[in-house]
Amino acid sequence: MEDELQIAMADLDEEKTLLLVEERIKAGYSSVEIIETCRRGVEIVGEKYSDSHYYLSDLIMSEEILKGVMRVLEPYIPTNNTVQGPSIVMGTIEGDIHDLGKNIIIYLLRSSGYKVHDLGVDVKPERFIQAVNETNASILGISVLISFCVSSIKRVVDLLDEAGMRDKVKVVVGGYPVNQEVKEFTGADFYANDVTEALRIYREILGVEEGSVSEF
Ligand code: B12
Repeated sequence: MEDELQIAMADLDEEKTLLLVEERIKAGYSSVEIIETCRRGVEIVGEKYSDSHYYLSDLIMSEEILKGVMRVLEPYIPTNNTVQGPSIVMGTIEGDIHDLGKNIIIYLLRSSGYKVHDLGVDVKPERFIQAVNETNASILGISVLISFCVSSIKRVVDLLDEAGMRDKVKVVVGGYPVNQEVKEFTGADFYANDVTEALRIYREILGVEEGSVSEF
C-alpha cells in the first residue's frame, strides 16, 4: 500500500517529507518504521532514475532529504552509553560509494552501545580482513548497492577462508541488490535489505533479547 511519507520521499518533496516525519514521531511511530518507509520512497527514486524519469541530481537530492530525516530522528533514538558486546566491523565494498544505509545501521548499533569500526566506502577486500584481525571482530558487515561489486564480497569471504579466519567471524551482507542468491554466491552467513531485518540479524548473532537493540 502506498504511504503518504513514502510518496513525499519518492517525489523528492523535502518540506512535506520532514513535516510528515515530525507528525509520525508525535504519533508514536518508531524510528525504524519511519526509516523503512523513507527507504521504500528512496527505492522509487532509484526506479525513476533507472527509467530515466529522474537524473543523477535527483539521486543526490534524495540523499540530502534522507540525511535531513536522520537529523530529525536522531534526538528520538534511545542511546545506551554502556559499551557492550563484541567488536563489529562495517564498510561499503570496493567500487561502491553508497553509505546512507550503512551509516543508519552503524548509528543504530552505536546508539545501543555496540563498538562499530566503520571502514567507510570503497573498501578493498584485503582491508576488511586486516580490520577484522586488528579489532578481533566477530561480526563483519558489508554494504553493497552496485550490483557488479557483489563479486568483491565473495573475495572477502574467500580471503577470510584462506586466512583460516572464516569460523571466527559472521559475515552479514546488506543493501538494495542483496538477496538469498547473493548470500549463497558470496558465501556470507546472513543478508538484509531493510533496517528491520538488519537489526533482527544483529540481535540473533549477538544473542540480544527484545528491549535492547530492538528498542529503536
Ligand atoms: C541515494 C543514491 C545515490 C547517492 C548515494 C549517497 C550516499 N552517500 O550513499 C549518490 C547520488 C551519490 C549515488 C551515486 C550513484 N548511484 Co546511486 N542510488 C541512490 C539510491 C536512490 C538510494 C540509496 C539509499 O541511500 N537508500 C536508502 C538506504 C537507507 O537504503 P539502503 O542503502 O538499501 O540501506 C538499507 C538496507 O539495504 C540495509 N543495509 C544497507 N547496507 C547494509 C549493510 C549491512 C551489513 C546490513 C546488515 C544492512 C545494510 O539497511 C539499510 C537501512 O534500511 C539508490 C536506489 C536504491 N534502490 O537503493 C541508487 C542506486 C543504488 N544507485 C545507482 C547508481 C547506478 C549510481 C551511480 C553509478 C550513478 C552514476 N551514474 O554515477 C553512482 C554510484 C557511484 C559508485 N561508484 O558507487 C543504482 C545501482 C544499480 C545497480 N544495481 O547496480 C541504484 C539502484 C539506482 C537505480 N535503480 O539505478 N546514488
